[in-house]
Amino acid sequence: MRAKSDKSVAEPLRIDGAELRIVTLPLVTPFTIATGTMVDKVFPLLILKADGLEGYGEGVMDPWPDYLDESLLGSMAFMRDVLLPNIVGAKFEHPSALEKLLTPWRGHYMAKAMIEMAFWDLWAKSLNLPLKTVLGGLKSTIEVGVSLGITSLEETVQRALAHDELGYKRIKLKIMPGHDIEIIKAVRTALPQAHLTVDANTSYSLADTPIFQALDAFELDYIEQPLAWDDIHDHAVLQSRILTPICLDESIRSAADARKALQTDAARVINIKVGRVGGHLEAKRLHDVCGAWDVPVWCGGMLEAGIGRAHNIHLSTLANFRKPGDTSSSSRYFIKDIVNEALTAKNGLMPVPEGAGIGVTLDWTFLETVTSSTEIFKR
Ligand code: OSB
Ligand code: MG
Repeated sequence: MRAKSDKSVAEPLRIDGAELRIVTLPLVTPFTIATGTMVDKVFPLLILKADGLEGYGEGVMDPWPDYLDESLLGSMAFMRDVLLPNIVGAKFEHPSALEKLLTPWRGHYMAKAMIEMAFWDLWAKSLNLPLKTVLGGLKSTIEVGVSLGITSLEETVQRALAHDELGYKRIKLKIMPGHDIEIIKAVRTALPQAHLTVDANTSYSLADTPIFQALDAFELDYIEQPLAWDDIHDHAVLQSRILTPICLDESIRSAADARKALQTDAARVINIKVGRVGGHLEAKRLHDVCGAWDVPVWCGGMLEAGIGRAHNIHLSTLANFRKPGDTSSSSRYFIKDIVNEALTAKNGLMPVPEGAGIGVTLDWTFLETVTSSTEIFKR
């Protein structure tokens, strides 16, 4: 990377080119949640180029729209035909200038986020500052927990114990109908003091209220996204019937959604994922709205590889990220990651990568072997 130039602060960045790849990494173990099982992590990687610098963004859309209503297929077309042709060749003063170009389009949060994240990285590098600094974060390590996929009761207990032993600050268990109370009871018995949470990934309805009332006995920190992905109202009804705080993930797509959820007491904790809300700027607004209500947030994950993971870590340095996030060690998911730097948590603390921008670099040789397509944009 070049040294800080005196013109970088004064002149807007012109995007000279972009590279859009599709990357596939095998997972160390299959990851099962209420909506299905993931064996490989397939994701788009975006490289934006300006002034001899490169900015990196990683998309979190799954091949099929099973987490939210966005898929890899649909977003690739939207990025290739609509977003990138308007961005490559254009100049942007600040990430908010880029955002102006993205907001007119409905939806496509993950596609917008990937581009916006790559620009933040590029822009921070042009100022020779870490991403956390331009976002306004101060921490040099962040607290992290783990998210444990659905397996047998015995294996879940054993994995929960092993991660508690490693010092992770919170254990999150994935649940779904038929795989809930018994598992939670077993893990709570094995770990009476641990911070435990559950994530239902939208798999229940209000008819299941008695199950959630029964969960009040296990002193969970919160119950993540029990009801429908596009619902806020029913979560308010459920929250009025139980003591354990509800945490929303899927149903919060913006700071405005968060305000509605907080005003109606539909959530008492919020999970922020940059991809789900369309970028770092909206993630910051959401973070601030929750802060104003004295409601803690934490940074969720989507089994990201190193680029997405680094973005999550920098974002998590903001002050109201007051609960452990999901950005655990990369080696839990991948034998080999696409970045050169190891992103490893020790005693539940993940260090923030140092250096300009996101602070991690691509292992180009390895990346080449796991890339299935590359599209080049120039102007
Ligand atoms: O709901 O938080 C979720 C993974 C894929 C899709 C949805 C979710 C998750 C996780 C994994 O919980 C978190 C991680 O990246 O470790
Ligand atoms: Mg979740």
